[in-house]
Amino acid sequence: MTNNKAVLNWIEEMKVLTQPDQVVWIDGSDAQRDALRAEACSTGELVKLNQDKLPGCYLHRTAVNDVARVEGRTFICTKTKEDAGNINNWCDPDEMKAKLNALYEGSMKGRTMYVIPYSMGIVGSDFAKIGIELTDSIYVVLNMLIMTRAGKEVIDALGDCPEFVKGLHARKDIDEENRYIVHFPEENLICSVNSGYGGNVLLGKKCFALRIASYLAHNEGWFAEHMLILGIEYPNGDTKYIAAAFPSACGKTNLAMLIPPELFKKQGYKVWCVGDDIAWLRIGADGKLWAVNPENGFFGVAPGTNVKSNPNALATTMKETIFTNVVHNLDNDTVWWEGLDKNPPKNALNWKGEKWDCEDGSKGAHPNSRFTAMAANCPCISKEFNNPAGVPIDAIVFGGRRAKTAPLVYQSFDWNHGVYVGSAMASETTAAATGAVGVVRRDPMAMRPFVGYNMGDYFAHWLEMGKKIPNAPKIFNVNWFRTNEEGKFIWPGFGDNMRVLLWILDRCAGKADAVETPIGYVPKAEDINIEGLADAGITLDVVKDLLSVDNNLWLEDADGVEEFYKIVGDHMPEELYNQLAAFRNRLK
Ligand code: OXD
Ligand code: MN
Repeated sequence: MTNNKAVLNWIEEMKVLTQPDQVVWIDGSDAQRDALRAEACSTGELVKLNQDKLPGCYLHRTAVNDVARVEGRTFICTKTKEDAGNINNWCDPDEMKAKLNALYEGSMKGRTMYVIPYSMGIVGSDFAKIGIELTDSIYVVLNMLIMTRAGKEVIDALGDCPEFVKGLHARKDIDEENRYIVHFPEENLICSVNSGYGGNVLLGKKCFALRIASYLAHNEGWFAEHMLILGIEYPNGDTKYIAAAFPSACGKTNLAMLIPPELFKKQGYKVWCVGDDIAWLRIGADGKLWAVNPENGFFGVAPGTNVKSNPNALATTMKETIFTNVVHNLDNDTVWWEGLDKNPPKNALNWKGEKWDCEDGSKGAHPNSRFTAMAANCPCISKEFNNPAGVPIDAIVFGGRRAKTAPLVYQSFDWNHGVYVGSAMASETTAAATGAVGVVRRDPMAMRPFVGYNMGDYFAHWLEMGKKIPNAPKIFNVNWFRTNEEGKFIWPGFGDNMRVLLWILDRCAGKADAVETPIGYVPKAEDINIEGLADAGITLDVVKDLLSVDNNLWLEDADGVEEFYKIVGDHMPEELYNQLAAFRNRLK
């Protein structure tokens, strides 16, 4: 498929190492994809679902010990430990390669090595970067064909260029003790072994588009972020774009595909999804920050997805989708998961493939079960999704799950303060049953597991970029998860989050007022439109409560931020320590 020497030499080397029986290039054709689907069904790797109800849809089960990303076994192997920083696992690159080579050696004997040329971003566009993944898993190939733009046009676009991101994945024995997800950012290289779970093996996603890309972005002057991108279309036809970072399991896919409340729909408001997980952002000729979603599909969490929480995601999964670790309804060959509806199938297999009795109290689907679905099948996909220039970002929104501390929304005073707000991000695990306050995990910019270099340098990069963006987005923080005394969420969330996003965009347009507090600018309660929310218990007083700032809680939180900064260590920019000190002063 190519004469590219760098590509061919590397594949040859990996062939000698892993010793596959054959090598098959993925060309991106429907015929090849269909043949691979059929082969995977014949071996049980995939189960064909009801093609009338779910055309092009398949089910896959991972090994029971292989159901999530493994942060403890994820490494950034830069030449020096300092360059990887204290937040990442590090190992000397030569030492790690020796370990990996021993695992890879002969690992594809009796198997096929698939060569997947793929592009993160529109093939050939300024934003896009090319990767090649070698894998011995058809599941990986079929997922990559959904999640990325892959095939012959990508290898053609690469031409003779030696610059591409190498990714080697071998399923091996799915042995947890020898599972490794390793990045060599200085060599554009990713190695994954002993896993078959998406986040560990779809190397274009977290490994390339966040870890390797954040390293490249630092060197090249752009951002690779764990952010959704959405557009809000106003009744006059204008569309404004927001990029938002939330830790995993805070509802990013739901927000990205939000359905406006009836009141706004009637007025002509619409919400368009550009991306649900990753944004690459560059400074445009107009001095604004422009964003693309480098992916081509969604790898969404299934449980909790339903007609109310996210009808758009649900509709997206109705065709050409791979479901992983959900319930298999044997009566009609469809799928089910907790939170889909109140009718769990009676004749079904659970995510492990065992006969499942929905009344025995066990979970049918794994809590991290997934759908891999094409962005093109999403009813609210933005018409700019395939625009190589991306979309201009007016607001960056950070958020997390905070039972008490953070108000519904606030705006940072300026860019550097916004970087502080992002660096101080945290999310809580709730312990509703006992009413105990959750455990706080610091997750700056929602990038804790995904920064491919020293976290201190990452913060410095954010500060530096601020000086270079003439028309920088405004930076906000939201919290949909404040709870009352009974531990119940106060804000209705989901589509009603649009009310908060509209205040954010009004602020960006200079149309809304705000109250200055020690943490930043907080809305005047009457500026959050709550028309139609009386039934949900939302009154002006409740909004006032949702917007209240408790200085003591924030002072405690500041201690947590300082602790985290100390762990980040020497590379922590002084400016953020200054921001922290100024914050404490404002609170006292
Ligand atoms: C995540 C994901 O874990 O998107 O953040 O899968
Ligand atoms: Mn994510």
